[in-house]
Amino acid sequence: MQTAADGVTLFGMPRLRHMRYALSVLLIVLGQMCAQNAVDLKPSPQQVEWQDLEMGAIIHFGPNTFLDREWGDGTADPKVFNPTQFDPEQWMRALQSAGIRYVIFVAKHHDGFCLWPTQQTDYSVKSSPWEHGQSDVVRRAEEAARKYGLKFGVYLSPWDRHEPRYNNPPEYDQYYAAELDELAQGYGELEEFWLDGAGSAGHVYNFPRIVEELRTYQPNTLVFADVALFDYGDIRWAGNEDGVIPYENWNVIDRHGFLRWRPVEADTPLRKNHWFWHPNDESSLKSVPELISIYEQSVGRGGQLMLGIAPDRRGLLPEADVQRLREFGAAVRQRYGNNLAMKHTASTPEAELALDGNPDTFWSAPTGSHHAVLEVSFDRPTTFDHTLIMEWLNAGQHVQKYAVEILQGGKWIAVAEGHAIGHKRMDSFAQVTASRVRLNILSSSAEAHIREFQIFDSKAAAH
Ligand code: FUL
Repeated sequence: MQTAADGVTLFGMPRLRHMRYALSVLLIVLGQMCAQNAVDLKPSPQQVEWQDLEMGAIIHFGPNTFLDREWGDGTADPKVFNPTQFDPEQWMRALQSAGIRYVIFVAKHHDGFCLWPTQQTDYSVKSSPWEHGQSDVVRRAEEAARKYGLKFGVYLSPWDRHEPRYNNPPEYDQYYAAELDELAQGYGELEEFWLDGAGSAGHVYNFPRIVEELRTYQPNTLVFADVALFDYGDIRWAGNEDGVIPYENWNVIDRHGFLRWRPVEADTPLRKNHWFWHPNDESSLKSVPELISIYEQSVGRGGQLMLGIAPDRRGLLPEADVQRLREFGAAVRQRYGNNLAMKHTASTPEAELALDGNPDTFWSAPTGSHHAVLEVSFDRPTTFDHTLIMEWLNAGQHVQKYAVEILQGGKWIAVAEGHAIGHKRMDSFAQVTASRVRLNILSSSAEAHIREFQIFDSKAAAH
């Protein structure tokens, strides 16, 4: 119905309706101009750098360690926290031996106990007998990590079962932001900030404000977020605590119609089901074959693996865990240490860039191409059973279908096939012998960029 306000008509439409029509056309045009397309999105420089780290560790240590608990209820007496041989350098050496490159230290778990002497509560190491309440676990862990060349980050549990202000969301937000401020300003550059929402169900937090607070002091920190807090995340959770990333793994993920580069991190404890240390639990240590399988299903699927480690009541990583980490690192180096592609006969200078064992150089398919081939020739038949491919992602994740093929009886035969490559792709297959092998990029959204195409033989490596 036309009203008085609609006034004069234009093209037969009342003026107000005309204006509404113009507005909606404008919105559609703007929408199309801003329309996002998964294949056009690129990572931030911080994400590129982080994806290269590949393996991290999350460290759980606190009153739970002394009380044989996984989830403290916030009533533990701070006096229970009293490690007798505290030595975070021992933890970091063990992590380094496994090839781990960054650590997330749990500065506060759900029990609310702060592992640094915060100004915001007395429920912290300040009230513990450890070093007469004068020391700081977060600081000591941070210094030890940096000494061994590991990047450092923290987990500050939003869920807090001790703090009375938790029941008053605005007051608790203030408290949480103040704790975060201390961590963001006092412990050097934070590589990653863990934002896990476990136990918080139904609680409302002002996360936009909290993340802004973090960004003010740590512009380069990447925020990890699980499904519930996904909107704030630069890094996404794999959706399980098994250390397994489902294949295919694409870096660009949609959330509420908003596409973003969100690389994935898969967390899993070194001891099955336990993030904190528990007595008589050595038998739950994951075996080397289990760890290798996890590694190949996380790093080998283009994501990050984050192993949970837990110091014991002495403040040391148990010897069995130290040894398992060392064995795991050795097994990875054995399985991926002898790259047969390095023994190829001369190829083109461009192809060399993917066959040189150096992930800082990369081969580019011809500009504008949507398929291409990267060939490796050996001067004698070569036996192998797994390959490793790395895509250069700075310009986006382009490869959408590929095959690893060998030349047999004049025909190219696929030994492995897939869609996503991403940061790293590991493929295993029955042992084959060939003099010519190729990475066949069957389809890519733009020209493919390959940092490495590596070839291995597990049987030879085992001898
Ligand atoms: C979970 C927590 O509830 C566990 O206790 C542990 O901290 C794990 C890494 O994240 O969500």
